Amino acid sequence: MTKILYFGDPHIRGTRPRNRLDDYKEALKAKFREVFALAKYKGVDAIIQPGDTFHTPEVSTGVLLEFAELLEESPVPIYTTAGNHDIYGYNLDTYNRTSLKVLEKLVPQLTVINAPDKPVRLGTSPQVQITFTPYSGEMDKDGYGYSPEGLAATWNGLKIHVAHGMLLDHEPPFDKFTLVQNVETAADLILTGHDHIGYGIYERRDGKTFCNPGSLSRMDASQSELERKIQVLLIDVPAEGKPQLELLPLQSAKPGHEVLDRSSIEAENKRAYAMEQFAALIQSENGDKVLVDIESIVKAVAETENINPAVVKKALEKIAAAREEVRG
Ligand SMILES: [Mn+2]
Repeated sequence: MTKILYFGDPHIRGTRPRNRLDDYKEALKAKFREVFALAKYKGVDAIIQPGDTFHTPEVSTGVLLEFAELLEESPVPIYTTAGNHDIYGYNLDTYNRTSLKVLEKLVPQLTVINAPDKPVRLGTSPQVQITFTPYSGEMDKDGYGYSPEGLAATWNGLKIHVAHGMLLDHEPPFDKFTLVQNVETAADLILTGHDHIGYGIYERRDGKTFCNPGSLSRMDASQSELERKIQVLLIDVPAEGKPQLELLPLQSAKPGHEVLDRSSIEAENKRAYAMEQFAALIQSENGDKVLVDIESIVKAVAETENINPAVVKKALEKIAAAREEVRG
């Protein structure tokens, strides 16, 4: 029997996200410790994770050392790959000068695998293969990212593939994503991150299984972040038959409304609404372009709002004067 523990993007950072009410870093450390305790209690062979280990490609030395010491508490090996937040400009070539690279050097348990043809095989009867696709510009282009490659694609045992890509079970309002329904893969179990909300466990009719349990962290106060549970996935691969999957909520993660501040989100919504009203005002007559220079904006607003030309003239003079002052 082989067992594995999986969780989504942890986003290690020293600073507190704008909408968090608590100490983000300490909350995250508590979650890691609970994951390690679970790993020990459940007797897992490894912990795997889809990337965005760090929130930024480089964190302060203090934060790096703090989390290096924390990860050294792991009772089992940890395998991960580079997420878009771990590298510079979505460029995998920059991996060698990131905090994740340093973390890999500092923590004996940690291995970062950045190629889908480099498998890790672990466990005994049965052995399980794990492959990883890191984030890159290719991710989600024509469904790319969700399959092991090379010899790893034809291996005989259970194939788990981990990807830092936007795999979803529904159409989002943006264009770079792949639908679970359409994925072509040589893997049996596909684990994804990147999308922090997650779609849970998705069993496809052809027998392939997909899971994104959601990020380990909550960084914004959206409704879905407020409501979701912070959870990890326990994968239990028996000697015969299909792997058993179980989502386990973390006890150390407080309910969303205790750690997230909604008020700044509501203020942000109001601001966005006001911006929209303003944008409508500064659009040209037929709405095809937005005016960008301040003079045209003032004139257009004045025209729409029927403002006295003398006031407009005065306003433009004041703007010109203010500009000179800025230059000085
Ligand atoms: Mn992420």
